Amino acid sequence: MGILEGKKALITGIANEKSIAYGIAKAFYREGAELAFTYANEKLKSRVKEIALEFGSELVFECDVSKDEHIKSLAQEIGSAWGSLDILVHSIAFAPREEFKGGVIDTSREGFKIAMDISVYSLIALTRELLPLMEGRNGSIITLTYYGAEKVVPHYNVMGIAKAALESTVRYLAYDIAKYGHRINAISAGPVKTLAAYSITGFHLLMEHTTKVNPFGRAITIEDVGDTAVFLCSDWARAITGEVIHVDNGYHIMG
Ligand code: 0WD
Repeated sequence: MGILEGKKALITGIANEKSIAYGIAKAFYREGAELAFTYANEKLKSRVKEIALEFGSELVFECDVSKDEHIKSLAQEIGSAWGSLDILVHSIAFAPREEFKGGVIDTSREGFKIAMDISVYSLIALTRELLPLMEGRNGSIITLTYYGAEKVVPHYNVMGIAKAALESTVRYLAYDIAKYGHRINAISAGPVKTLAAYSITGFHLLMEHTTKVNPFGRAITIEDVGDTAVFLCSDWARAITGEVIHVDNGYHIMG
């Protein structure tokens, strides 16, 4: 029996089978969770539907997290389909491509707002709207962050600032939702070649460096992240909340 048997999980942020959220969905499915998915826009709809079918699910909902009405109707749709929810995976981030070219000093007001809205506020809004469905279920929420929140990673720029805010948001939300018995944690993943990663100037150099420097000398896979997500969303992690757990082959311990 899988350790997520009997749990219902909503997975956001799949763009394709290279997405970190795809690795999480694969691990959740293996561990017996029932899955539902969101897609950000029409362009991604058919791919996400195909991926959902691969995991035995026909529950696929549109949710552009910059739109309150999408988040509200997502909660209604999950409510009608399932009536309850155990797990939310928030695997969403975005900043306009220009923001990764220069330095933080070049950040535009609009780019800053977009990065914070899509990559940080969305976690607060999704948590709030989905909370009623988690009532009495000891729910678990996870989000994805990166080392650029803690240290300067050239070109990560406004996204580093957004990830720092995201990690702080995890701690504040952990406090807010603990009274209902729910938990929220972040996984700080090492670099993975995904669509989002390709927006970052010099990503391949970052990847090369990280792989060379980390103690295991290898790159992170979406399966590595998926297995940690399973643990964090299982009852084994019942006393872990507000935490940022590094899944980076130990890169963050190196000087
Ligand atoms: O090296 C990496 N790839 C790392 C990623 C290292 C550490 C953390 N992360 C984080 C990212 O910052 C993000 O929070 O993991 C999360 C998932 O990113 P990913 O798997 O690397 O990237 P990708 O496969 O592109 O998925 C991110 C998705 C979007 O895909 P595209 O490529 O279409 O932007 O975020 C979603 C979308 O599906 N997304 C949105 N979803 C709803 N509403 C929105 C939106 N407005 N904007 C982006």
